[in-house]
Amino acid sequence: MTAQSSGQTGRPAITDPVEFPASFLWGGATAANQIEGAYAEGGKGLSTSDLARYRPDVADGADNFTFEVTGAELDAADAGILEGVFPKRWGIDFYHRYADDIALFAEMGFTAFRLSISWARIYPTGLEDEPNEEGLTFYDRVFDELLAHGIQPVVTMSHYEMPLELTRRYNGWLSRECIPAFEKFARSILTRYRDKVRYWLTFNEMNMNLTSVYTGAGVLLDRTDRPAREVAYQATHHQFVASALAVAAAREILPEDAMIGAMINRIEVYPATPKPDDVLQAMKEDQTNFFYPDVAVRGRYPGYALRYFRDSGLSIEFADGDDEVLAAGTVDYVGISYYMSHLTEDRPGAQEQVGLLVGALKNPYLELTRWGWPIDAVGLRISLNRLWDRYQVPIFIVENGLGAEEALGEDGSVHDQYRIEYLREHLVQIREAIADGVEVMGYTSWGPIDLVSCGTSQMSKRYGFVYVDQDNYGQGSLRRVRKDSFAWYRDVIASRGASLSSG
Ligand code: BGP
Repeated sequence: MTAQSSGQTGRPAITDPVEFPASFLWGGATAANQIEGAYAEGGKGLSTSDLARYRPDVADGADNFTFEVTGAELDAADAGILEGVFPKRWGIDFYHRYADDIALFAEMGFTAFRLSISWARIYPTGLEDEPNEEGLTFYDRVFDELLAHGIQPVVTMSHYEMPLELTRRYNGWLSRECIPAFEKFARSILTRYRDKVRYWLTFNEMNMNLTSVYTGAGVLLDRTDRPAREVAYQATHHQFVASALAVAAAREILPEDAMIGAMINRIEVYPATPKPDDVLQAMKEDQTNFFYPDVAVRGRYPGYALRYFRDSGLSIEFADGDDEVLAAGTVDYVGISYYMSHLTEDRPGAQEQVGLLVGALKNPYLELTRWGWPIDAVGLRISLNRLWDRYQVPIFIVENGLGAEEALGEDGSVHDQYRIEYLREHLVQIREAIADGVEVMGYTSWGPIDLVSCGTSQMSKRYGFVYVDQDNYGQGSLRRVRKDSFAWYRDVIASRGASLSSG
């Protein structure tokens, strides 16, 4: 298994920014806990995401992350008295409707579909010796359906969920106990799907632990005495080791041409002014984001991270042998989600705010989405160039998209011209980056079909080319309806991007 040829032995090919390469993968991206539903079917155990609540009191503001869970809530759930609305338990019923949904993706011409495997479907508590055959069979069917339509599955091993038992028993990734449990899970799915899945990612957005350590690592912050930052980095360290072990397992198990990557939520950082201290602060925040691919691609901790831990009094425990594991498990490519850029300045406490999705400073040149996320397509071109310059491994944009409130119009459709504009601008910048010489493997837009929001558990934050008739409380017919962007994306894929220039 090797990284794609980067043309490094000769002069790179200079392409005109007109078409995307023939090998470019086109599609959409999802996560098990946001689409599958069937949370208690097929032998699945409870996942951490099954406790994520939709809270109308906070979800409608900008940048509200309602997916933190406390130890008291877990106790209430165990006692069967936790009240609330839990949309990730029903998703959009992909578990039963996957064949119809995949047919819609095929109609748009997808060549790739990113999805994740629910760990608790395969190991209900994470602690069993043998995987749950019913769970394995479900994903066999999904992959077979995709392959029958010529769509390559792109599989995330862990996307914001894990068996709840690992939280209950070990407080999630704060404990090293999760490392062997994950390796066992990774080996099971790599072995089972070795002939069906060519593209793999270990963890979704490893930098999420700074924003919500329950979401990213199943940790209950009120069940530890350690400071929140230290908890986030300790959990991340364990995930780094687990990710590297999964990469080593992939090298052993998968065919030569398979690829396995690590993923971050890339947020391009700009200094608010040319003042050198602001530029330095932007550099530090950038390092906080590059930290994850620095470890995953280079196989060792960067000096700036160790210095930050020391200066901030964070004590991160390493075990003997961790350095060797990291060095041996470097990835083939970097996956990114890209939604926004961020503006920063030198001020007390600025570093501690890293990880918040939306910063305090507003960039006057950018518009915001309904949820306050700055829209910055040029920032994506900058990000791609910078990642390529730094790592010289292929980059896969595995998430990008626009969340919007939408309803079926009187003519029974959704006219989402704003989404078309958003996606067009981002794809044009990707094409520019390719023309700059960046090796981009593909693009899977977030939520090709409306799904439950990760951050707010809303159904009403819609990203899809396909509308799903369901509200925040799980009411609706679940009927699927093509939006205007459906035909637009189909034309973009069919023309390999040429239609982007023609309106
Ligand atoms: C990414 C996550 C996805 C996703 C997306 C949009 O960070 O990987 O799971 O949902 O963001 O976020 P949201 O659903 O909160 O709008």
